[in-house]
Amino acid sequence: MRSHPPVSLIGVPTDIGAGDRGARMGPEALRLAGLGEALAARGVDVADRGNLAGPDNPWLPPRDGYRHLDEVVAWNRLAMDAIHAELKLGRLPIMLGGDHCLGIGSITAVARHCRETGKNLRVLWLDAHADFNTHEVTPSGNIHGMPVACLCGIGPDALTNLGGSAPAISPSQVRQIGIRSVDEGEKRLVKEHRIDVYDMRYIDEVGMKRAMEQALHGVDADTHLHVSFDVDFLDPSIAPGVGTTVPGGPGYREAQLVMEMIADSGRMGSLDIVELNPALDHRNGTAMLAVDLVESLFGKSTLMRD
Ligand code: HAR
Ligand code: MN
Ligand code: MN
Ligand code: MN
Repeated sequence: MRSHPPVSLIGVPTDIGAGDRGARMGPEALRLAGLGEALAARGVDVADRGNLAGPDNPWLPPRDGYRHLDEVVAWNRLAMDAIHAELKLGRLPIMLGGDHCLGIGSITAVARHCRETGKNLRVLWLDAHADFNTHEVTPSGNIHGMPVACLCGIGPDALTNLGGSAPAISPSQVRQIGIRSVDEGEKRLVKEHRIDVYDMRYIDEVGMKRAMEQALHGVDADTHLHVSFDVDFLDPSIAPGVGTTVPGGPGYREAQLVMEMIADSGRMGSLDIVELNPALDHRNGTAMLAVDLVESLFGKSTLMRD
């Protein structure tokens, strides 16, 4: 069995950037589904750091194209600081979201750590959505639809410059897998910034194996691979416990293959698990599926290949 760096679980219980409430319960649902125990059973040294504490969700309409911008900034600062501290200790942080706006803080921390250690950052964005909206084109004002744009320097200063040096990343560092819902104005931006998108049409045509080989191409010993796993990446028939389901996503075997190929790369250095909404789930099944997939990210399914 491959040895893994020690892991830190960091709960970030907020739905501040989402259009539905409930993702705030994601960290507890993942714990109840046995995430920590499953990793420990695989020989991983796991520390659960508990939950961060940030502002409540005021549940207000958008202002200037953003809902809850100040609170989103506050939560992302907390997430960024907590995740950077774990990276500095040589640990692999797993952020238990929380909605996907938290990817701004998480990946800003990872990008800073990569600059400090001279690693090349590659971000795998597993999602039904491109999350590349701006306040001008967003249909909702929900900031969980904007994190990739913010990370690439497009968005409000408080978010693009969270780590003190905007932009946190360049579009060339991102690979998006599983995409099948992109808003009209967002589409134009994704193209303009040349985000490398492996959408479901592409995956249907060339297959998940080939798509993942391409998304992982160039990942080497100097690469820090960050996996941002939006649970709505999965087909809603197997993962109903999310706020924004989109039909036509990867099924169980395809999703396992994604995780197994990431595990085989041996380069995953940080992980987000976001958008899980236990209020919309059935008997915590989506959380249990997420745990199953994370076990594969840590090599569970690759015993025939050691
Ligand atoms: N694109 C839509 C919006 O911006 C929906 C975004 C939903 N985002 C997430 N994260 N669930 O991927 O409002
Ligand atoms: Mn997302
Ligand atoms: Mn660092
Ligand atoms: Mn999504």
